[in-house]
Amino acid sequence: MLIDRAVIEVRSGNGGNGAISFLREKNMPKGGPDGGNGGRGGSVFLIAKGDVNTLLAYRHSRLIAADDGGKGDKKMRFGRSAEDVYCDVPVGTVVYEESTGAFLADLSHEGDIVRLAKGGRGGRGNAAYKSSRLKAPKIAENGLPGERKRIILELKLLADAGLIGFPSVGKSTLLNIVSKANAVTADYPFTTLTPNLGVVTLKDGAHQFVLADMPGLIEGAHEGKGLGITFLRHIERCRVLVHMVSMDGERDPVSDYNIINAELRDYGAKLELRPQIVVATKMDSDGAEERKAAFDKAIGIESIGISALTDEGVDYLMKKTYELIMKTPLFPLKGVEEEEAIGGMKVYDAHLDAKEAPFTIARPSEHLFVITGEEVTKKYGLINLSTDQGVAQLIAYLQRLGIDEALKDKGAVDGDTVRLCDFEFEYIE
Ligand SMILES: Nc1nc2c(ncn2[C@@H]2O[C@H](COP(=O)(O)OP(=O)(O)OP(=O)(O)O)[C@@H](O)[C@H]2O)c(=O)[nH]1
Ligand SMILES: [Mg+2]
Repeated sequence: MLIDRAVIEVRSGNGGNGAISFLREKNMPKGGPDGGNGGRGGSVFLIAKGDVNTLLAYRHSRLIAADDGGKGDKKMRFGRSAEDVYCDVPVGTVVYEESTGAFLADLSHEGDIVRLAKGGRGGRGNAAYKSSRLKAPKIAENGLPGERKRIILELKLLADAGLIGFPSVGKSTLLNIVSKANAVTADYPFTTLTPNLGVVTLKDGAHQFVLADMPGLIEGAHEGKGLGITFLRHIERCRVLVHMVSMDGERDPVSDYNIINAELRDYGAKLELRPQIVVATKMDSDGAEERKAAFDKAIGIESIGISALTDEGVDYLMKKTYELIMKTPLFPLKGVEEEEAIGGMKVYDAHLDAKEAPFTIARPSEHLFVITGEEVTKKYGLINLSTDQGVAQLIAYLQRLGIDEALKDKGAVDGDTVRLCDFEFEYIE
């Protein structure tokens, strides 16, 4: 079975803490600060690889973690930086963050990379704080924490053309005769549960394209009927749709044709605008010619008649499909404008978009103010509060941010409690 979706948890490493230490040697009883910096935590990346075909590897290894950076030490010893972790995924993997559903990356070319979780920076040791003003700094930074996220990986097949239609119209049978695919075919509906891919080589031997058969669609598919929409997202990847309608007389071709088009429209990714080739299948059946004539007239399009039994029309259909692919541009994914790839490789950074205000203030009760915000909590994590200098450093930072003003605007009065993470202080006007 083709695994096409996986949820993983990624964790980048914490940065190592910086050290507070002073050189103490016999001949130098008052040596300077010599606490080294902490090392960087490892980051977690995904990279698209052409020789990986499924997301199977992620089905069971749900947690991907990079190591923490080492702690700084005395005598200026820096902590070791942890190695980054690179995970191989198939080309065509689309990456989302689970909690927000935010799109992170579309790894559609070999070598495309996305950083999912950034390793924490190592904290500075006290040696790094030495200055002419501060000869014996007793401050060091803690390393920044790593990140933890749950990530959805979805593999969208990359096909140039997709065969769509009601169950049993002959989609898989066609794929098998035009390519080396070995798709299962049978005379019952929903034989195909996940798409199959085949490479079609035209009769001239020089031109090729990738063709996918899709599971059968029925009325209400976009609401989950039949096999539902799980595979409609594969159709999003097809530049051209080959819409197959059976002329064997078991069902009404016109109504089937309209139902499928309505499903494409209701899916909401503008699939109805995708160029279509309409194909009348099973032309070897009794009465197929007459049905095709009536069908073409009703829909106002001349369909291409084929038979998998006699091979009628098959080469011609493949040629027409190829021609249409050649003049059709790639489509962006649902809700996502695909950026132009530069030099064939895209590098995403899940962090660049997250620019928000450094802090916000909530007032859960009359005399309590709570400060939150990614930037301010990050900075808080960096400061080593076990020393007075650390506390002074934090207060100076909050003042620089304008928290005093903001508290005043919110109506804080003398003696109110202000909380930031696990640190509380009194508001003084
Ligand atoms: N007479 C005739 N039968 C065909 C033709 N093409 C396919 N069939 C038969 O139709 C049945 C369904 O074919 P499939 O290729 O499995 O159909 P499908 O569209 O892939 O069906 P699902 O996977 O269920 O959506 C099989 O029994 C095929 O042998 C054809 O051109 N002529
Ligand atoms: Mg099939």
